[in-house]
Amino acid sequence: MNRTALVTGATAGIGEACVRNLAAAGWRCVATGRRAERLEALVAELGSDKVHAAVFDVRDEAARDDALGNLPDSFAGIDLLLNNAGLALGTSPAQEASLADWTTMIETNVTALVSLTHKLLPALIERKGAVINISSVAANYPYSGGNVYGGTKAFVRQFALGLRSDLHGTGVRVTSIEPGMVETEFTLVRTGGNKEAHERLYGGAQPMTAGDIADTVRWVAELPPHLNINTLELMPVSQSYAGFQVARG
Ligand code: NDP
Ligand code: 8X3
Repeated sequence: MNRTALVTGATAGIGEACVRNLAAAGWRCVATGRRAERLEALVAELGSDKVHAAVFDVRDEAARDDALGNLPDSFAGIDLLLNNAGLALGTSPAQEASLADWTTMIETNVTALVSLTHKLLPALIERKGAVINISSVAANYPYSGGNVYGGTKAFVRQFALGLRSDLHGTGVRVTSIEPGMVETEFTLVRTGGNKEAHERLYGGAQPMTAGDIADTVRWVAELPPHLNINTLELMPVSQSYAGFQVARG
C-alpha cells in the first residue's frame, strides 16, 4: 500500500491518533499543526519515511503554501485530505460570548478548511482521492453555549455533502464524520486551560477516545473504491440527546 494522507491538526487528540493509526496501516502521513515540537516527536517515533511534519497555522495561507510546496517527493501526492484541525472557544450564551472567539472559530474551522480543500481538489481529482471532514454532533443538535461552534460544524458537514455532489463522477469520495464527546485537549482549549472543566465533562463518563475516531477514519478511508460513507455520527453510550427548553412566566 502506497497512499498518502494529509492530516490537519495532528499535534493532539483525534488528528494525532489518526496519524498513528494510518501510519501503522502503511499510509504515509503529512502531519500538520502549529506545535512543531509535537510533530517532530511524531516523526521521530513513527519514522521519517512514514510521517512528514508540516508546521503551519491553517489560517496562514502563505505559510501553508510554503510548507506544502516543499513536501519531499514521497509525500507530495495526497490521496486523502483529513480536515481535522479545529476548535471551540467558550461556552457562554451568544449574548455574552466574545466576538474575537467567534471569529477565530470561523477562520479556523470554516475559512481555513475551505481554502485548503480548494487548493487540493485538483490533485485529489487526478488521484481519485478522498476528503474526510471532522464535523461534530454539534452540527446536528444545538446546545446552549454551542452557538458559533455548532454553526461552523454544520458548515463543515454541509460542505462535505455539497462537495460530494460537485465531485459526482470524478471518483473522489467525501465523508463527514460527526463525533460526540471525545476526550482530547478540546475542552482544555475551549475553556482556556481549565483542568476542572475537563475533569467535570469527561470524569466517569467513558467518553470516546481519539483512537475510536481514528479507527473509524481508517475504516472509511480504506473502504473499496465503489463505496462512499456520506455521513457518520457516533457517540459514546453515555451520551445522548436532551429535550427542549421551555421558559415560563
Ligand atoms: P485537540 O484540541 O486535542 O486538537 C486540535 C488540533 O487542531 C491540534 O492538533 C491543533 O494543533 C489543531 N489546530 C487548532 N487550531 C489550529 C490552527 N489555527 N492551525 C493549525 N492547527 C490548528 O482537539 P480534538 O482532537 O478533539 O479536535 C479535532 C477536531 O475534532 C476538531 O475539528 C474538533 O472540532 C473536532 N471534534 C472534537 C470532538 C471532541 O469531543 N473532542 C467531538 C467532535 C468533533 P496546534 O494547536 O498545534 O496548532
Ligand atoms: C465537540 C462535541 O458535544 O462538545 O464537537 O460540541 S461537543
